[in-house]
Amino acid sequence: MKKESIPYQRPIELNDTEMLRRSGQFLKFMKSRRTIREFSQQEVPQQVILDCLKTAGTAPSGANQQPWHFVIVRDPSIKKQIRLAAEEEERKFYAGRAGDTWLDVLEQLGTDANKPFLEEAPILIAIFEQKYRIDDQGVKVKHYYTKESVGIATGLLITALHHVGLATLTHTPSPMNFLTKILRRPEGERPFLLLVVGHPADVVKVPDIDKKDFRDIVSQF
Ligand code: IYR
Repeated sequence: MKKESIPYQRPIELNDTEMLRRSGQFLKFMKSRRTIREFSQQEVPQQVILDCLKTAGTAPSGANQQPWHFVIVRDPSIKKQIRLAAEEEERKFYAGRAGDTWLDVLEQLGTDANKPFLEEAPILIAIFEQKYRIDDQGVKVKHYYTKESVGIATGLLITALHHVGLATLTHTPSPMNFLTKILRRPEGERPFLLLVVGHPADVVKVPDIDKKDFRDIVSQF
């Protein structure tokens, strides 16, 4: 049933000068985000992670169905299980399942089948996409635009974590069905991404890669 609409409260209103200052400042900050693969074992306060996940949960979604579920993993024995399962898949991936064209584009990143960060980082956040849910009456309810929705939520999560000075690695072992099993997620959910979260290690090296030329990512009429 449709509820009455409520007044929208404009959260912030800036003049053009102030907008320009803030857009530039935020751009500079976001440009400093890098995906890293070496994490410190330093602990991260639970409330920080919960706040960042609440931020992710503010994302827009198809029909407001919020088709996402986030599993915070801190338990070393679960992290170990995830690492072992991911490495098993990755060994097959790098040994040929990926195919030469895929392996060619990955070469610049220097990645391989070893995933020590899955145990070293204090937190893994397994993100699930809910293709459908089972309602209170046991009826299956289809969700719409699930990939788009969970993708947007994940973007907000990465941004929120960067905002508090934490580093992330968007890890996508393929296939990653093992996450459903290890984390006991219900039918209707598919693993979307495994986000590795923590403070960066003291010394971190990142690939020397560029972002595309701006003219290649934007056009205008
Ligand atoms: N899942 C593999 C391979 C991999 C794939 C992409 I696309 C990357 O951007 C990075 C790695 C792995 O995690 O090593």
